[in-house]
Amino acid sequence: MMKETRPSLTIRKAELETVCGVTSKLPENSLREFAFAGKSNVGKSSLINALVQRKALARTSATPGKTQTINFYNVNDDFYLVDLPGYGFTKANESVKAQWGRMVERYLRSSRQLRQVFLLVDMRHKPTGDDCMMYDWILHNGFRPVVVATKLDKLKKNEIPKARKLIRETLGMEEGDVLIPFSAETKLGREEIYRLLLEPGKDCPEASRDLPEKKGVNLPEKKA
Ligand SMILES: Nc1nc2c(ncn2[C@@H]2O[C@H](COP(=O)(O)OP(=O)(O)O)[C@@H](O)[C@H]2O)c(=O)[nH]1
Ligand SMILES: [Mg+2]
Repeated sequence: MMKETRPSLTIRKAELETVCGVTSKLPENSLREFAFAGKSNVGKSSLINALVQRKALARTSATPGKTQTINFYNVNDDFYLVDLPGYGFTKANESVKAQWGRMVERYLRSSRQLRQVFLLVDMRHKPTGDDCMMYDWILHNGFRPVVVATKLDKLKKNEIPKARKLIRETLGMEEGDVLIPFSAETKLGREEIYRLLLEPGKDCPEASRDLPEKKGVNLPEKKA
């Protein structure tokens, strides 16, 4: 196993600042926001913990969570990591799906500070239909998703190129789109994510966003 490298970002502060439920008003933050999307259990909380260098700031669990909230983690009073509610609705009923859709939709459309959306997919498997839907949905909202392939440590070295290719092809990623293999165990991939969080271009509002193109958005429950 690869050795953990010393992180280049010093965390002076990492706090869960805002938790938004379905009916909550979204915060009008002045700091930049980076959102993380993915199906339940893909490793979203583990990734956020790795980024803030805490064991359990974001709660991790072996069973997919039922609470649908958007959580804003303030990091160094410099930016927010935004934990979007997980999807993967094999057991969820239609009203839960619809509620999830409205909530995520509202956030993606209305946040003025959102700079980048990271989509997490499990590196061991072909992206699911829900993953593809989420990828397209992020695109429709004017962002180019950065894909983080989680649980890298579970793959053998020789399986990695094939897994990368399968993810890129299944999601329909383009040449210049970024795919970052990541492991919460070894922290491999973390530095590459830090670089994106600290990119100079990400300081300027709307920099990464293609806002004029407000086309109709397909809610996931309609698309499936
Ligand atoms: N081996 C390994 N396990 C992981 C990794 N990331 C998450 N997990 C495990 O996958 C499960 C779900 O992780 P969690 O972060 O709670 O997923 P979330 O539902 O997307 O927030 C937990 O048991 C984690 O320990 C990883 O990179 N490697
Ligand atoms: Mg979680």
